[in-house]
Amino acid sequence: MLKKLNYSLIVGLSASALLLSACGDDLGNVNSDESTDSAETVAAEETEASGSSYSYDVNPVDYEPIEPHKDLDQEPVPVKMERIGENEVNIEMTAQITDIEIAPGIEYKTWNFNGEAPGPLLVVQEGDWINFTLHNMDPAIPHSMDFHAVHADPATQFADVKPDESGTFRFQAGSPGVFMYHCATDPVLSHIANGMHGAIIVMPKDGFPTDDEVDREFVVVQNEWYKYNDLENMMNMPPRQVVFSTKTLEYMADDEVDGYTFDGVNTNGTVTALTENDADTVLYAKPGEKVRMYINNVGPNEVSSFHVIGTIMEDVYLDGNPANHLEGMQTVMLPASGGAIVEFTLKEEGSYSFVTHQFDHVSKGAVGTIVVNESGGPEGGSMMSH
Ligand SMILES: [Cu+2]
Repeated sequence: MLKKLNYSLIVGLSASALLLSACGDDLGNVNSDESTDSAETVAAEETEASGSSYSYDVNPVDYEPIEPHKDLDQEPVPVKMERIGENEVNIEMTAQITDIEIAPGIEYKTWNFNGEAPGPLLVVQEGDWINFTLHNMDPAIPHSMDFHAVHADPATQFADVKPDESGTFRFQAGSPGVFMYHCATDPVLSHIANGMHGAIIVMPKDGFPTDDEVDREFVVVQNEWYKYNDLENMMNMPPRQVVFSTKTLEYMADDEVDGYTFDGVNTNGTVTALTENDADTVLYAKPGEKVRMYINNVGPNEVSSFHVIGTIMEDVYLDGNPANHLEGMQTVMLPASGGAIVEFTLKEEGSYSFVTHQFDHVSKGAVGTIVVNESGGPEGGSMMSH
């Protein structure tokens, strides 16, 4: 059985490297003055300081949507998930075009699922059959869905859905884990890098051996951003931003047949979402609590060397499968598309940053923070449980 935890705030990993780059050695304390710097200014300072020959060009004017997307900014459409049987769920998603501010002052006209990038978190149970429908709201380009959580014939089950059409597919989530999903339409790199990615968690039938020890759960996703819709840049250049985001974790437990809706805190993959600059989305815990994070690196190109500063991961389940149990890890390698569940205890009050320990990526945004205090929430108040 799954253990229902009180805290179901999920966080996607969208960190603020740009901001951090200005203060170098002080990951946990980004002050608000720095957050008001323009991204261009900070980026210029960083390039100068590092002496890098690579121009860290984040100028938002080099932004050229294809003609049919130019005036498009489609409102996010909530994902629909409904349990219709003990081992059967319906999931409806959209492929759409939505503006997202990925860094201060930098709007990116994302290709995405349901208006979020990374897309909404999906949670099902091991053994569930998924009746999946994709509504393609993009007037110009076909899109598709490749779930890493299923066995399927890619040609027919991950097939393209034409503009303004819908497609329905059915497959079983037979293995537990923290899986990536993404659009698989050619050229795949463009579709993923423009924002068509996300995570699906398949909860194990028999739970995890450490379920009873865990006090809080978060979800964190890592992704990269490149020059807007520029395949050459995506192929040949390092990412401009590497970010974390968080998503609300809601279970569809096997005794629930009403389904659920996503009404919790979700962030997009931006350089500021999980820093202490944002009291609404930074993560909180109490001293001594054991924290579980469901993490996935949706790439598209880079690996993640996931590390939490100031603790050791007592228990790790590679790809989120209880069979892949490791102990005492300092850093967990996530290949592009790879996932894990990591559990650790934060023993003392303080600000604990989590990063990919590839520090060029930290300087581009890949850092988030867990604030540990007696209230387990913003000072003077406590986080709600739901
Ligand atoms: Cu696509």
